[in-house]
Amino acid sequence: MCKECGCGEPERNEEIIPVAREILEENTHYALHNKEHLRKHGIVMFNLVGSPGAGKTTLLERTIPALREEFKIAVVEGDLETQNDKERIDRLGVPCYQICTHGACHLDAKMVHHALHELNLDDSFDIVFVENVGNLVCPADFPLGEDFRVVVLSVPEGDDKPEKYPKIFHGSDAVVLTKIDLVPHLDFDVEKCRRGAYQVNPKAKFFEVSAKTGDGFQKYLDWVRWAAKTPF
Ligand SMILES: Nc1nc2c(ncn2[C@@H]2O[C@H](COP(=O)(O)OP(=O)(O)OP(=O)(O)O)[C@@H](O)[C@H]2O)c(=O)[nH]1
Ligand SMILES: [Mg+2]
Repeated sequence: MCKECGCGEPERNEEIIPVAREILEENTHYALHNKEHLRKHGIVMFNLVGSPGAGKTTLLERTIPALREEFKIAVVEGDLETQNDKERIDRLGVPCYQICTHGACHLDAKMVHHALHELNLDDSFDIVFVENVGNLVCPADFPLGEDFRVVVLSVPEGDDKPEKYPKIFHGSDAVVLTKIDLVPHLDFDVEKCRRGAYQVNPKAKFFEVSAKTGDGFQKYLDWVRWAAKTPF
């Protein structure tokens, strides 16, 4: 019972926090299991996080054709509903499993565990790209067992996002600023955004790309190549 106003709601410490802790502990258990599973098969997993429409699938549509000769790639797509993103990835001819969360605002490690089994890792993949549900908040609390977390941020979202949503940037390995072709049309200060990202997380790489013009992709692809070959 809430002591502040006696409204009958449970106090945070009474019920809500233990339930949340249980959920996070279960996630940690599956994330570690996923990591072990991936290690055993020599696979590197990337978790792409970012707001709805930031350009995550478009980034994959650029990345996969550029790397498919060098690496055997599979994709896990996460959305609340629809197979739309899976259909886009299917057109590239790489295996893809779509998770529909039916309302949940993030993927969790158990969902990804199931997806990895559906993809059949014995098929000797080198890279699994996971596209998380579009959300700049909740995926930060649910590691999936990935080796690298990539925040995909787009110019129309505004240059202050690293400062306003630090948690997701804090645990990331790279920030990919997409839609830089739109900079001339919007009040977006690339340097301010880069500084904000650096202040939150000095270790994260910062890339600027445009899927429309292809600008900046080479540097990002070189980083993905490097990351995929990192020995663990
Ligand atoms: N101008 C411009 N548009 C882009 C760029 N990248 C993506 N888009 C457009 O942005 C829209 C959203 O792109 P998606 O790749 O579907 O975004 P997403 O992050 O996968 O979206 P959800 O999966 O729904 O969260 C599409 O209309 C893309 O064509 C870019 O670099 N420049
Ligand atoms: Mg998408």
